[in-house]
Amino acid sequence: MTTPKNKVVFSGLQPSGTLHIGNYLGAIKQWITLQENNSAFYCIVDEHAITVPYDPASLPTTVLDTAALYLAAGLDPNQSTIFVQSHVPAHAQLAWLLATQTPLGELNRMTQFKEKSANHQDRSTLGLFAYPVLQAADILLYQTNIVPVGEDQIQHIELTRDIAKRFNNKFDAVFTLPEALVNKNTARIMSLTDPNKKMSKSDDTAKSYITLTDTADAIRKKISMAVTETEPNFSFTNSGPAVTNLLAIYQAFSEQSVQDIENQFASSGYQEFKSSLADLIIEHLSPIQERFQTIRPDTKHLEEVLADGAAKAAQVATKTLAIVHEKMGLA
Ligand code: ATP
Ligand code: LTN
Repeated sequence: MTTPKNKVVFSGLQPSGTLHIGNYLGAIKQWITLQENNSAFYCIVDEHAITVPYDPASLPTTVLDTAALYLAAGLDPNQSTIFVQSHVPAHAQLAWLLATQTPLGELNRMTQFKEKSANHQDRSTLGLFAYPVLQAADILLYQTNIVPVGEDQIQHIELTRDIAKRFNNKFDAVFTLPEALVNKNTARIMSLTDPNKKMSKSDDTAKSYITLTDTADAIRKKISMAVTETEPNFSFTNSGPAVTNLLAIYQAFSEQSVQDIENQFASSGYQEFKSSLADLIIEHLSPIQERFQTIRPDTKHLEEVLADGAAKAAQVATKTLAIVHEKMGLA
């Protein structure tokens, strides 16, 4: 994958519980690379997190945890604009304006809504249904070119493009059309307990995912209990879904070639492979965890980073919003 340069990059992540290695490998690892030569905006999307039942008392803590994890993982506030969605009112404002232009039929097709509303049944809300429109507003406010995400978000980026195209045709050419950037090797890290489901922090069983703050012990246990096919066979092309997923995790953390990994484990059993995999994950997560321990207690610093980020983001966002107001006749 060639890394884009001189583009506007935007992505977001919900402050809903702690981050897992799927979020890290599918999204954040790419964000870190992209911040170097692009104008990058990384948002903590708290207004998205409240579209399912949540605890208002712990949300501010989770927002700061997420910000601290962003920094500990390697996002640099001198290179990226790091901010909280609700601190920039233009997001919710543009979402309303775009909602008035978005056909219900398009939202009805969104698979994430179908999955999430199935989980929350009678508590499913208009906000959850309109979630992709808020996401479109997030992206379009910054005239974004590139949106680095995991595979589950591709449909939302396609919808964002459709919303932007329709607006540009109807009112005026205001919005840049964004593109999803997906790292195909890590776009969909699967659950450790069911390789047919994606790794998800909303999963009922914590054994199915490894969080960025899991202890070495917990990581070893979860990897040793991860499901596998019956016979060990470490091949990127011929293994079953469970082992293929573990190999993908191994490759993403080690950055070794497929061939090297296959050779390395050609005559290994599961125990040997799993213990190498656990070591590798622990080796990569421990520096992040150490930095997190230093960064997280300094609430004042985190709040300053987020306030600074919101001020920078607002400068760009309010300009786009003013143009949209004018074009829609609201000026
Ligand atoms: P959940 O983990 O609860 O399903 P989510 O998908 O709503 O959460 P977010 O925290 O909003 O997660 O996602 C942040 C980013 O992580 C998105 O770009 C998403 O595509 C990516 N992502 C989430 N799960 C995975 C996964 N299993 N593999 C790869 N990328 C993922
Ligand atoms: N829906 C996304 C989070 C998100 C996002 C965004 C991602 C909200 N706004 C804008 C990219 C760009 C998810 O991962 N669940």
